[in-house]
Amino acid sequence: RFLKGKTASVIAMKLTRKQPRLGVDRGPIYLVEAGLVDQLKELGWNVNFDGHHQFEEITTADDPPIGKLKNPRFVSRVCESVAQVVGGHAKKGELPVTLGGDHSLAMGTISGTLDAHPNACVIWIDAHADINTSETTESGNIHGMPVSFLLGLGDKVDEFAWYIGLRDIDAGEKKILKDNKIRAFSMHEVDKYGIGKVVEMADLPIHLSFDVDALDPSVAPSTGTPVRGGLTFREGHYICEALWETGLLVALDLMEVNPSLADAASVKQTVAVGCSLVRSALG
Ligand code: NNH
Ligand code: MN
Ligand code: MN
Ligand code: MN
Repeated sequence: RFLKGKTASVIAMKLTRKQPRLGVDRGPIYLVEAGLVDQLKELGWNVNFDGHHQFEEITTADDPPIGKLKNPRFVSRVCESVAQVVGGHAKKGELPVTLGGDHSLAMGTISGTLDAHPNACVIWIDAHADINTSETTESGNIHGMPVSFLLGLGDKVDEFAWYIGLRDIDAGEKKILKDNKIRAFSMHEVDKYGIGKVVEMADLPIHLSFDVDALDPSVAPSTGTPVRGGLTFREGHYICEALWETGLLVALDLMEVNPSLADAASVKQTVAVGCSLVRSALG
């Protein structure tokens, strides 16, 4: 309803130096090499392949921490350009699919979506809340903070973000969620009500930001911070299918596929699941 026609733009990000565990930058390349673009064409999409975007690494010496934040200049520079790329596609009525990569990229993708669809809501599927602030963060990794940055550090934006699949929340994050009245469905709610009920939607354009670590590590092992007890293969797909069925999806991120963190079979499995989630979300 919010798109013009059926064109998806696939934006693959190649970044380095975002996390202590390198390699997450290569995830998108694997997803594309696994044939994702052709798979979407088979589903009837015109696919505009816009990537791999490559960013030159700023060396750690040029980018010392600001407070606890690691690689702050690099992340902010990359996100700014991601926002322009995603926003450009979204304004043409396309559905941007951003493959990552470090989840800090979502600051860029969601800013881009909001340029084109100012009333969009965000659904954040993740084992983690990613809502640490520069004060509450324990790790200093910006991938644990994009939601707080998007919210303007504790600004009250009701219903801006929902979470599904949470099971690893830091103490500071718990307070932020509570103070901002952000709806969060943990794995407890998924167990109790079933994933179907949890995916009831508001009638707004939806940006889905899917961190593969929301899935159980047995389903998606190749990711930087796996946490046991995650969504099953079917639950993950069901979320994507259900969001597709709303007809409201305007943008999708698939993040944190890291092919350097597991053996070849696990990588293949994770990449296959990633492609499959994107296919489900796009019909
Ligand atoms: N909460 C931790 C942090 O802020 C872990 C975040 N890791 C993620 N988030 N992969 O999705 O560093
Ligand atoms: Mn990350
Ligand atoms: Mn995340
Ligand atoms: Mn996560």
